[in-house]
Amino acid sequence: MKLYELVGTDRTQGFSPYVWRTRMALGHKALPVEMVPLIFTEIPKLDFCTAKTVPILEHDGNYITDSWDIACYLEDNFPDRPSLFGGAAGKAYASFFHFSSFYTLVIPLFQALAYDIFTCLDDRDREYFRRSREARLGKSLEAAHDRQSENLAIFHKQLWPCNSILKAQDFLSGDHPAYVDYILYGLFQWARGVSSVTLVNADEPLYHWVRRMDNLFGGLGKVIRPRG
Ligand SMILES: N[C@@H](CCC(=O)N[C@@H](CS)C(=O)NCC(=O)O)C(=O)O
Repeated sequence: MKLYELVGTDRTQGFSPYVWRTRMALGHKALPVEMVPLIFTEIPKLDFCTAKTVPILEHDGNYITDSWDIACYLEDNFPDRPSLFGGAAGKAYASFFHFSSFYTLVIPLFQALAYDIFTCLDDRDREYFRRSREARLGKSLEAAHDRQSENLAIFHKQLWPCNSILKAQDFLSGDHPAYVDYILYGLFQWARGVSSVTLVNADEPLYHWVRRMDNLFGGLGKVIRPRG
C-alpha cells in the first residue's frame, strides 16, 4: 500500500491536513504504508491517475483519490480491523463533520496559514502556489498574513463544540478515537507543520486531546516537528 502525500523543502514533513486524516486512518487499521512525498507541481504529472490532489492511496492496483473515499475504502476492505466509523450512525457523524468543518474550520485556518505554507515550499512550487492561492484568497499572501490573528480567532471560536464535547469524553468519537478525531487532528498537524502559531491554550480540553492524539499509533503524529 502506498500513500502519496504533500511536502515542501523538508520531505519528511508532510503537511496536508487531508493526508493526515488518511495516515491516522491507516494507523487505526494497523495497515503498513509506504509514504510517497510529492510537491504540489508533481501531482498533475503523475502518469497513473488523473488526480489533482493528495491524498492518493494505491492498493492492489486501485487508486483512491479523495480522503473521504479512502476512509470508506479502508472501512469496506478491511472490515476485520478496528472500525473507523463504528457503524452507520458513526459514519453519518463523520460525514457531517467532514462537510461542516470545511467552512467552519478549514477555510479560516487556510487563510491564517497560507503565507506560512508558502514559506515552507520548494522553489518549484512557489509561483504556482502564490498564483492559485491568491486567486482563492482574493488578496496577496502577505495581505492574508496581516490578518492571521483575526483568522485564528475565527478558527478558535468555531472549535467550541469540540471543546464542549471533550469536557465529557476523551475523544470526539467517545472513549476511543475514530475518523472524526482524525479529521480534526489533520488540521492541527497542518498548522504544526508549517507555522509556529498556537491554536489552543493549555487550559482547553482540546489541548489535552492533541496530546492524546499525538501518542496514538506509536506517536505517529509526532513525526511533524513544531516549527519554532
Ligand atoms: N477533497 C480532497 C481535498 C484534498 C486537497 O485539497 N489536497 C490538497 C493538499 S491539502 C492538494 O493536494 N492540493 C493540490 C493543489 O492544490 O494543487 C480530499 O479530501 O482528499
